This record gives sequence, structure tokens and C-alpha cells, in this order.
Amino acid sequence: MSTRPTVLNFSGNDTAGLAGVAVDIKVQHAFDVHSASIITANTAQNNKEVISINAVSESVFTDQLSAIASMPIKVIKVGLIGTVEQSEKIASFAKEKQLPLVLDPVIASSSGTVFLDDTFLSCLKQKLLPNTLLLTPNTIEAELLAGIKITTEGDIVKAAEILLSMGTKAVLIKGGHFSVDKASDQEAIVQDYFSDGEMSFWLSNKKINTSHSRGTGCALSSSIAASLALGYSLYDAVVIAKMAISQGLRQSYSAINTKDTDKSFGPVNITNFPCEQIDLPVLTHKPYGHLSSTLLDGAFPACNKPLLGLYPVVERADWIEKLVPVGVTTMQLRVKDLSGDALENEIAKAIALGAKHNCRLFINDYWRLAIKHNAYGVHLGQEDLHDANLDEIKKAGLRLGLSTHCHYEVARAHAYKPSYIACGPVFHTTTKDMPWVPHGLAGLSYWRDVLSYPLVAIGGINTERFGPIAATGVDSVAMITAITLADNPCDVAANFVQQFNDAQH
Ligand code: TZP
Ligand code: MG
Repeated sequence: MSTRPTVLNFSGNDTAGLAGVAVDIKVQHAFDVHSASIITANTAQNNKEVISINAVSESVFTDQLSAIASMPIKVIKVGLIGTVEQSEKIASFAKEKQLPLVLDPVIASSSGTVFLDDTFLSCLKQKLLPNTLLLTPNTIEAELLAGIKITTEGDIVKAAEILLSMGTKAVLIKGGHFSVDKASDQEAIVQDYFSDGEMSFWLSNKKINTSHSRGTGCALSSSIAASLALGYSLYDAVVIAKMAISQGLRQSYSAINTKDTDKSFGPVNITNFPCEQIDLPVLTHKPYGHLSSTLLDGAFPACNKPLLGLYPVVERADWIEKLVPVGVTTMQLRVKDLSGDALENEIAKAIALGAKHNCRLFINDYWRLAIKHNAYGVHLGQEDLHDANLDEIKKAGLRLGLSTHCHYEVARAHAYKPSYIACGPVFHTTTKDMPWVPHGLAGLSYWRDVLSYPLVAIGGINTERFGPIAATGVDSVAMITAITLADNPCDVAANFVQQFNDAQH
């Protein structure tokens, strides 16, 4: 018997099924999450107009709340709220239960309908925002709540700061109504801005042109709530939700069988947990269009054939001559204990040996020395991305490998179009402190399916685990201790090379 975590939705019913609770339940079902729902209002609307919003009576609302009181709720998702009293009750429920709350402030829809009046707005600000984990306004709603006009990216950042000061722990301002044209190829991109006060980033996707985009606000917040319920971090949840919206827009459909095509606005259609690179946003700390043209245009150079294969990560250059004879064609020099001349000498020696033996050598961290001595490539962790000058690495023609551990980091790596993406830890590792839950074989297979980048598996890989990992179809298997601490490293490496090659056939 499988179990599913539960999200509790506070939503309105949309008679046409294009938004509201219908979307919440469909999206959460697609994520294998159970939905409990409290209806706040019965709206009368269709694809063209909102006829009336009919809040349920206070007793109907309270009865629903008592009915679900004993359910094991993981996350609360709030959409349309019917009355000021409802918003007060939702706030105290979230506070009492100490549950994460995702608030999609349904104040203004893209069609221009304004759902809430001033009393409501102030109650939302005073009661709900202080109990909110994540607020997901569109720019119109962000303007109304923050009280400023939004016309530039700077205004979006400012609005986010104001909203954070009102008590929400984090905010995601949706840029669907505020798209920018990418200068280089005129492809429109849509950017959302996330901030929790400590971490801020932009998530950009190519704009998908469809008139069937009803329910995107509900679907986004529902996807975030579902991802949180599944145990993803908030940063991962917003990336996953962006992927879900992209999938839903690609798969959207017309719900109205009419010749009046201008008005046939259908809903987003999210059918499964996001699993395609086409939907993956790029995550950047500056707006995407502000990246240098060197980074925006084109990818880092591809790695030569054959597949990277067995990828030992070693601390000293002399490993290269030991391992090349058993068939190793890719290695990483990861020096953690040298500095100054000793460091540079070790790196220069390793690069020379790599070139001599036709072994593709990536230098970990020391990108300047890698460029200076003309290494095959550079490998960087996420923490190195702040300081490294990727422009220079790219201009020098070196390959770039990036470490990732979760959706957030994969979206960040995707912004740079690296030569490969490393994904880990696959299993628990003692080599490096890792706060992430290991992917396991299922998680690794997921990333294999999602990513078209060459994929390197790393973390906790040993002799017993090698075969199943190679069988997932990864392009490369990286490891440290299974080789460097082995009694007979060459025998172990030879066996891994053999297993990797067997898995290719
Ligand atoms: N990045 C992800 S896991 C890891 C690194 C550097 C350590 C891998 O070491 P081991 O000994 O192969 O588990
Ligand atoms: Mg590093």
C-alpha cells in the first residue's frame, strides 16, 4: 500500500472548471499528492466573464474546517478567499497547526477582474501575510499589495522587499504579465522573481504562446504546495512548479467547442510530475537578459567522444599514469591541501600528463590555473559559481562541468549550458558533507530522463553499486574513495571500465 501526503486547499469553485479547486485537485493528483479542499466561494463564471462570486456562509466554512481537523495535512494552499472572516480563520488555523502556507492572492485576474476590496486587502496584509511561507502574486497583485507601480525589473525587486517586510517568509512575483524580449534572438522569455530576504533569484522560461492559459496562478501555487508536501525544499518547489506550468501550457487545450475561437480560453493541463528539460527554467541571480552575451549565446564546448565513462576524482597528478593504462579516459584533479607554487606545479603536471595520455582532465575549483595551463576542462561546485569568471573559462575554450544536487541547482547549472552536469549524491557518501537526501537509483534515472546534457553520476558509488548505476544510461560514473582507497585501485578501475562498456551494449 502506498501513502500520499495531503495538501489542504482553500479555494473557490469555478463553474467552468478552468481555475480554482478543480485545477488544484488535478495538479496535486498529477503530483501523486492527496487533496483535501475547503470551498470558500461558489463562483458563477465561464470562459468569458465572472457573473458572481458567492462566498459560502460562515457556518458552512466552519463546518468544513472542523471536518478536516483530524486529517494529516502537510501543506496549506490558499486561493480565492470569500470573506474577511474566512481569511482570519485561515490565518489562525495555519498558525495553530504550524503548517506551511502557500498563498496565491487571488486579487486580480489576468482578465482584469478585481476580486477583493480594500478592507479585504488590509486583512490579507495584517492577518494572512505574517502566517504565509510563500506569497505568489502576479505583478498586478504585487502592485496592489505593495502599493507601488511595477514597470521595471528593479520595481519587482522593490515590491518583493515590501511584501517580505509585511511578514511573508518568501515571495514569488510572477512575470507572466511582464515578459521581456531576449535581445539576441528576439525570443520572448517570461521571468519570475523569488526572494526570501536571504536568497533571491530569477526563473526564466521561453514564453509559450497560447490563449489557453486559464488557471496558471492556481496551478503554480498548487504545484508548489504539492512539491513541499512531497518533501522538496522551497527553492526546489518553485523550480518544479515552473516546470509544471511550462508543461501545462504546452499541453493546454480549448475547453469550449465553438467557432468563436478568439474567446476559447482553455486551461493549463498538467498531467504528471515535471520530467522534461524543455520545461526546465534557467535560474540566475541577475535577470537572465543581464548575463553576458558570451554566456547567453551558445553552450560550453562539448566533450569529445567516447562517452566520459569511468571518471576517477583524484588529489594528485601521479594517479593519471596509474589509471590510463586500464582504460580510464576522463579524470578530475581535486586538490584540497596545496597552495602557491606547490598547487600550480601539481596542476601543471596533471594537465601535461592528461594531454600526453589523451585523458580528458578536468581541474576542480582552480579555473584560473586551468586556463593558464590549458586544461581540457574545469569542474565547479555551485558554491564556486559566485566567484568564478565563467566568461573567461568559455572564451578560453575550456569545457565546463557543474555539480548539482537538486532541482534548484540543476536550473542554475542550466543557465550556463555546461559541457556536462554532475548529479549526486547518488548514495550516502562520507567523502563530503552533504545535506541532501541521496537520489538513489530512481532519482538518478529521473535526472537521466530529464536532462539531455551529458550526465555524470557521483557520490557513494562502490563496486556493488556500479553496475545498476551504469545501467541507468548515465554518460559517466565519477568516484573518489572507491578507487583512491582501494587495495588495488588499478584492478578496481579496470573492472569498472569493463562494466561501463558492457552497459553500453
Ligand atoms: N560531489 C558529490 S558526491 C561527492 C562529490 C565531490 C563525493 C564523492 O565521493 P565518493 O567517495 O565517491 O562517495
Ligand atoms: Mg569546488
